[in-house]
This record gives sequence, C-alpha cells and structure tokens, in this order.
Amino acid sequence: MNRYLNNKSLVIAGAVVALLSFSQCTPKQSATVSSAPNTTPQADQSKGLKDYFKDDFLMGVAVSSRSIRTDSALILKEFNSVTAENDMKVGVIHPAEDRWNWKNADDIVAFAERHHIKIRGHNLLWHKQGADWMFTGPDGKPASKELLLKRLHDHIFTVLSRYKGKMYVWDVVNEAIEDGPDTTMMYRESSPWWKAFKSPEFIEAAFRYAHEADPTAKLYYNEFNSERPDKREKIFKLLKKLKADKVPIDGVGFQAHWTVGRPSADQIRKALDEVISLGLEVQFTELDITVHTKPVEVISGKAPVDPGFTPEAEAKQIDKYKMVFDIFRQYKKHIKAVTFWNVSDRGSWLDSRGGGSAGDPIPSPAVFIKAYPLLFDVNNQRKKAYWAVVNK
Ligand code: 9MR
Repeated sequence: MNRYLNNKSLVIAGAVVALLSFSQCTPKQSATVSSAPNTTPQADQSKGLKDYFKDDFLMGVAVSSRSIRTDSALILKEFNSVTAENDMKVGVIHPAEDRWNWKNADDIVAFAERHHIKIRGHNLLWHKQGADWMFTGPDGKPASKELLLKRLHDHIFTVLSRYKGKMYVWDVVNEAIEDGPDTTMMYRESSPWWKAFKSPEFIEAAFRYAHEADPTAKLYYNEFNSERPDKREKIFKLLKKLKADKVPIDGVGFQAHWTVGRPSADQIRKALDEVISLGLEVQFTELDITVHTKPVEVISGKAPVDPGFTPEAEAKQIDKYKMVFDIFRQYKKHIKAVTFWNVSDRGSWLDSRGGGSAGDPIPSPAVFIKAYPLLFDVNNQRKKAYWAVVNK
C-alpha cells in the first residue's frame, strides 16, 4: 500500500514538475515540450544508474566544486565515478610556475572520498586551458624543449604526488590528433605543444612521467570524434605507435560528444574493435547526445530560432541512447566506465555553442540554444531516455 502511495505521489510530483517547467518556458519551447511525466511508476526508485550497471561498468559524471554541493543528491544517487570538468586542468590548477589553485580540485577529491566514489583525473596535457607560462623561457623567448619537458615533468609529478592512489585513471593527453578529415594531417599542429616539438615526443613524455609519478593509476589517451572513420584511422596510428614505443598507456577515452544523428552503431563498434585489438581498455569519458544535429543557423538581423525539446527530438534521443547503451553492454568486458559530461539538462557546456557538438563550428556571435543532451531534465528529473537506458 505504502509502495503504491509512494509511486502515485511520484507520478503526481512528476506531473507538477512537468507543468512548472512548461509554464517557465519561452512560448516557442512551451509549445514543444513533452507533457509526459519523467518518472516510470514501475521502476525501482531506490536504484540509480550505478546500481543498474553495477555488473557492467562504473557510471560517472563531470562535476565542479559548485555542482558537488548543488547537485549532490542526484550525484550520490546515480553515480560512482566523478571527473572534474575543469578544476584539474593545467591552466586552472597551475596558472603560474609558482602558483597552484588546489582548493576546487581538493574539494572534489574530498567529496568523492567521503562518499566512496572513484575519481578520474582530467587532464595533464591539452592544447586548451593550458598554462601559457610554460611556453615562455626566463629570457622572454619561447621555452626550449628541455625546459618544456622539465616543466611538464614537474607539473605531472606535483599533481600526481598530491593525489597519489586517489585517482583510478588519468587522462594524460587530450585531443592531440587533428580533427579535420585530411588523414595526412595527423597531429594537431596548431597546438603550442606541437609547435614547440614538431613531433609526438611530448605525448610519450607525458605518459612516462605520469607512470613514474603514480604507477597505480591507469593512463589514458582521450579524444573526441574518435568514431569518424578518417579520425579513427589517425588515432589508431598514434595508439599503435605508442604501443610499439612501449609507452605506458592503458586505455583510450572516447569522449562521446554525440548528436541524435551521429555516430552510427557500426562506426562505434569499429572504433571499439580497433582499440581493443591493441590490448587497451576503454572508457566513454564525456558522454552527451545533443538533440540538434548541427548548431543552429545564425542569419544576420534575425533572432535564432530555438527548436526546443520537441517530441520528435526526444524520440530520436531515446533511440540513440538506447542504441549506444546496447553497444556498451555488448562490450562491457572492455569498458571500465561511462561518464556523462555535466549533471543534467539544466546546464550543459553545449548550450552556449548553438546546441551543436564537439568539433562543430561555434556560431559567432555566440548563440544560446539548449542542447538537452543528458539523462536528467532541467529539473534534475530522470528523462524517458533514462528509462530506455536502464531497462534492457
Ligand atoms: O566542459 C568544459 C567547459 O566548461 C570548458 O569551458 C571547456 C574549455 O574548452 O572545456 C570543457 O570540457 C572539455 C573537456 O575538458 C575535453 N573535451 C572537450 C570538453 C568540451 O569542450
């Protein structure tokens, strides 16, 4: 009886939430938001994603020092792994040679430890959100390779020593492959790291330093658009080279910034098969599936049209999420974790990019179009896509 009452009140609560969000939307959005409640009465409300997938892989989420406070109930109920969305990146944590911003990163680590949640380290070398000071020598000229390697070494040793044994994985190098379709353009040559080295030496060095600093952490190469055949080919080449050079790499992070339109199941499987053939493990490290297939078009002088979370978009997103989790389950032996990039549709990094995904052109001037890419809605409630994912 009690159970019936609980479920019934949840349905009513869901309907109230849906009504409230309906009334808060802009007219364009309100006309298209699905009025169906987000909760499924038959579901076991005591379980979260981490419980549904406990025999398969860890379920993770990108957090900030703010979201571990504001969204802690949802995080603790649903997830058993966290990644700092920004707070451990080189430029954020180490903004000057002699200055370290540990506070936010420490808070996230303490939160995770307190609640027995695992922590992915993100990241140790990236062309973005890096530390500009690393690239300038004491004489004001570009730093030499030797100085850059020393700084990279010292950075990695300081961070990994502080968090030794606390991170189960580090994204050591992020996005070093050129995103464009030309397969002869292998590396991201616009990166300050490439410009300084003109070879992948810095990539190998970062892995070796990380392994020395914390031999217990698994070390990953992390990349986006990894399933697109031309980029997949380039990533595979890099991975083969790292393995041949005996670089201590354990796994590959597929960022999985996807849309309802891409990638196809076949593309995901092929990319997974290649990585696995090299004896590497896999994580999906930054999963989100925007409901837009491309960023919204900006026509000068006209306000951009936000299509909103239409029933059609919702249906496509449900299908896509179901498809990708079916694949994840099939490959569970090799997949160690699936991490969502942001907590809920209330705030996604994609919203300020015109609703498009990673690698898509960002509309200029910036356009705010909600991407609705996650399993929880703007009120932190489970979406229908959530149930499609957990109900096999
Ligand atoms: O989500 C992050 C966003 O808040 C930052 O502004 C952005 C800076 O480029 O980085 C985002 O996270 C990125 C991640 O660290 C690496 N893969 C791509 C993610 C989205 O850009």
